[in-house]
Amino acid sequence: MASALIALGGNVGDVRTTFERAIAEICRRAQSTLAARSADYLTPPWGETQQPPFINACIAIETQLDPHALLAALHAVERMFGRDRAHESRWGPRTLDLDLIAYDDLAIDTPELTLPHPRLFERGFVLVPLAEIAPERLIAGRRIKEALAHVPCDGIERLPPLER
Ligand code: A4P
Ligand code: MG
Repeated sequence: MASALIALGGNVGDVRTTFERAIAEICRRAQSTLAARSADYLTPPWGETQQPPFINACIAIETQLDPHALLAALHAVERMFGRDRAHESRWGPRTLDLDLIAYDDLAIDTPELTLPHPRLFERGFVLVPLAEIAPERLIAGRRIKEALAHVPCDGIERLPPLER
């Protein structure tokens, strides 16, 4: 079994419900168990700022899949929840974005898959939820809670649990 960290994001539709369903689907497809799930966070748009705010969260899973098969499973789950890469712009609005942040301590650098995720340390919307579930974990030699201290987190708001 390997330990993988996955970041979830979205700003189109009922994103928090999408997250709940997507997490269950990830666990099913990736033959994995959910080890940890952060709260959902409301975050100002990063990169392309003229778009609605995002919801972001992170999960940790224990998975049987190798990293490429796991990424393929994440892409399948994105499609299932309405993601259409053919009709969207880079950093633009989307129903569900699933980024593989880290897979054990593996380093990979190919166009299809780069590990750890190359923009991880620039992004408060990834590091805030990640620091909630894995503050002490080292990624590329950096402790998550220390990386968080070096990134702007203005406007990031932790959301209360969804009423059921
Ligand atoms: N790829 C390579 N490595 C990875 C990896 N470790 N995890 C490849 C996931 N994918 C990886 O991905 C483009 C290609 O990268 C994939 O085909 C995959 O094979 P993508 O998700 O379509 O790329 P993207 O989303 O356009 O760009 P990028 O840089 O991944 O950005 P984001 O974060 O996914 O951009 N603001 C806030 N507040 N919150 C957000 O969640 N998200 C975005 C979207 C912009 N602004 C945001 C947020
Ligand atoms: Mg992405």
